Amino acid sequence: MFIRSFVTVCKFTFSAPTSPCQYKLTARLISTHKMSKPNILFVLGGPGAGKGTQCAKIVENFGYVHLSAGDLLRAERKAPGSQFGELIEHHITNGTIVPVEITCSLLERAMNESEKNDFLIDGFPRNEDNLSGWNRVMGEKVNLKKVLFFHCSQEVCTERCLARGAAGSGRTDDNEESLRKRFITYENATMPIIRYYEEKGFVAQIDATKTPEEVYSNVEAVLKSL
Ligand code: UP5
Ligand code: MG
Repeated sequence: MFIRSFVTVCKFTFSAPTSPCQYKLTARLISTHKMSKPNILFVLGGPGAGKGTQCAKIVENFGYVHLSAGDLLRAERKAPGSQFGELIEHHITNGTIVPVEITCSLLERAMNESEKNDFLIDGFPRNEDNLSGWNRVMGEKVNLKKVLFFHCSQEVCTERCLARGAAGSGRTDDNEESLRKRFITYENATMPIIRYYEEKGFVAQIDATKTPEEVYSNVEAVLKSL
């Protein structure tokens, strides 16, 4: 109860910050009043591997909070007065990766705004800059439980994203050129992060080429084992 009212006071006092930096003070004040370290599952895999689809099922069945780094960046991109809009758009269209200071502060803000303690962090960390920035700022504040790695071929992933684009996703990166670039980034920058966590014993690899229901039955087994 105290936590809830303290959060409310903070939100009210520091009303409507327009950038991640302005939110830092609010986030820090709130985070010091959380009871225990938040549990984190990182969710990684290629563009279109089905990360978001499976996260929705996990939320439904296990009550996690889903934080898609891509969705948070897309929301920040269109937030009125955001100083990062153009920079984010440039990275998304080119399939390159937004500097960690922006992404990490959006994730931390979203975690602090939630009253829950179990988070799915989808599509992050994607490169060395993300990993070191996260470890520096958040490493000690959270309890990393697992990395779910959705493994799927480039052909299948590309087909899915193009179909989503054709169906009117409105995403500026659901086109062949952006997808080629997204996969180059994925292979060169994200796969080494997955291998890093694999060596540390955190990775649960899941075959993401099957139907969403079949994929989820494997996801469910992993979640139940935690
Ligand atoms: N679909 C899903 N599962 C299916 C299945 N099993 N069988 C058949 N179809 C399936 O699914 C994609 C499509 O496939 C959907 O139409 C779905 O119905 C269907 P989805 O669940 O959305 O897949 P997901 O893996 O989430 O694909 P997404 O396109 O979101 O992955 P990306 O990792 O490419 O996108 P994200 O939004 O995370 O990032 C976008 C960009 O943001 C990045 O390229 C980067 O520029 C930037 N970014 C950063 O800079 N930093 C970050 O930390 C995060 C993002
Ligand atoms: Mg997604």
